[in-house]
Amino acid sequence: MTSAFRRLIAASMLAGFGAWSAAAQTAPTGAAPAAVAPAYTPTNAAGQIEVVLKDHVFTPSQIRVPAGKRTQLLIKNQDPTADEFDSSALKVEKVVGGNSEGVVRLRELDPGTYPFMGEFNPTTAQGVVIAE
Ligand SMILES: [Cu+2]
Repeated sequence: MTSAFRRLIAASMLAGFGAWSAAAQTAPTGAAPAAVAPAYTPTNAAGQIEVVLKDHVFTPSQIRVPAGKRTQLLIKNQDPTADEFDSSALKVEKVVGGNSEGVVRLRELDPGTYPFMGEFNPTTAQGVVIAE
């Protein structure tokens, strides 16, 4: 079992418990609880996943996207120096200047884990895109 799957189960249990607590305080409606959707990384109003690069570290470093859907990352480089969002698995390379932003477009991904790095600071600037 992957740790991601374990987290999903934990999240499901928490959601279930929350629903139970709420039900205890309000009149039951008899409606079935909503299915728990996978915990995709939230997007901004433009539908982009914002990823901050600071002190040569990506936050979040684990990015969860729906498989089979195009997505965009907005890389917000808060370091004074440029870095390159680089991933051979994702087939993308994008230089983002210091104190600048850049958009990385992701193709439709098969379910899986796709590592990326900041090529100019590869020992600290690392992350993964998880498509599920
Ligand atoms: Cu490169």
